[in-house]
Amino acid sequence: MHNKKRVFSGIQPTGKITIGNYLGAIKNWVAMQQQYDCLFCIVDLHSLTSNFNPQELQENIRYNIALYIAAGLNPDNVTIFRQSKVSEHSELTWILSCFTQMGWLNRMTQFKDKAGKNKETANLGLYSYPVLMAADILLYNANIVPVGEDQKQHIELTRDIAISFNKKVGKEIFTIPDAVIDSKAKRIMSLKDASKKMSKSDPSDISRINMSDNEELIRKKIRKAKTDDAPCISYNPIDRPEISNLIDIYSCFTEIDVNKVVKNFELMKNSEFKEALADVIIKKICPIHQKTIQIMEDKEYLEEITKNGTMKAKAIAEKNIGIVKQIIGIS
Ligand code: AQP
Repeated sequence: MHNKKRVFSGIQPTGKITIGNYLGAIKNWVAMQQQYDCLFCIVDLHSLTSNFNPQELQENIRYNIALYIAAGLNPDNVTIFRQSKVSEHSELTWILSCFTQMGWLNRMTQFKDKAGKNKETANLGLYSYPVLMAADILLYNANIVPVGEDQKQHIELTRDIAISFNKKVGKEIFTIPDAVIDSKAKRIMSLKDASKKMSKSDPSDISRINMSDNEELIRKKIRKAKTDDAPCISYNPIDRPEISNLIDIYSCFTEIDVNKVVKNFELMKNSEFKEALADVIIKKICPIHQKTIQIMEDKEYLEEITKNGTMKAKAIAEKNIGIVKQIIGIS
């Protein structure tokens, strides 16, 4: 057993990481790395459920690993690795899928959102995505899973699968994980449509700020971000979702409470607030992007980080899948 509580989380390399992913996930990971035994994964198997582009995928994987480090994760403290390099993730997925009720999967809102009207033509991987996610977490007996609110339902499903498995085999094989959701950055919304979350795979690039965007592009996107016609700045996510989303982003980057942000800007025009917002985003993310590029240039260093990470993850995964196989009679 490990002494420190274990944390597992990951991001799909479906595109360049957005400020939604950064504020909803990576920023919290950085804050957790001392206190917990952390595993942070590039979930490349998950990304096969959407848009197939091998060359882009390779590039995103490298960029995202480098960004984890540039954003402040210390590879000496945390395990950084690629999901596809630890084959036990796929193996456990199959086993867990035999312990997962179809009705549970039918309730998953992410599948409904992503498949939309194309449920019949959507791939099976997209449907069973949450089982792979459960395998990611349960394989390491993680206690804590830091995620944005969009993933909460998947963590609840992971708990259901673990509880049901443990009950069936009559032994506490899997640790029941808890989701940890940052209350402020739980859901950063699209800059074009505040009813949709900001997503790295949204077809519209101006709906999001990518961590790789340059200063000029960030200013342009923030200036173009949709807002209402009200002449003042106020926070009301129900009646004024667009400006409230921008206030949330400002608050997350500066750590200034939302009410204080409103007080500081209430007499200003939207355009003035937007300039100030662009400034704080640029100040935070442009240095991270520059560092990411530097790290990417050092191919040997990147390879060494992922090799070490894979080794550490694989050691835990092999041991735990062995226990699972034994209890279900296929060892
Ligand atoms: N808009 C968001 N606000 C807060 N947190 C977010 N996360 C994603 N979008 C937001 C959190 O980022 C982590 C990684 O997500 P993922 O890549 O595994 O999948 P996702 O949740 O589906 O993220 P995207 O950006 O929307 O990816 P695509 O476009 O490929 O589907 C998770 O912790 C997530 O909660």
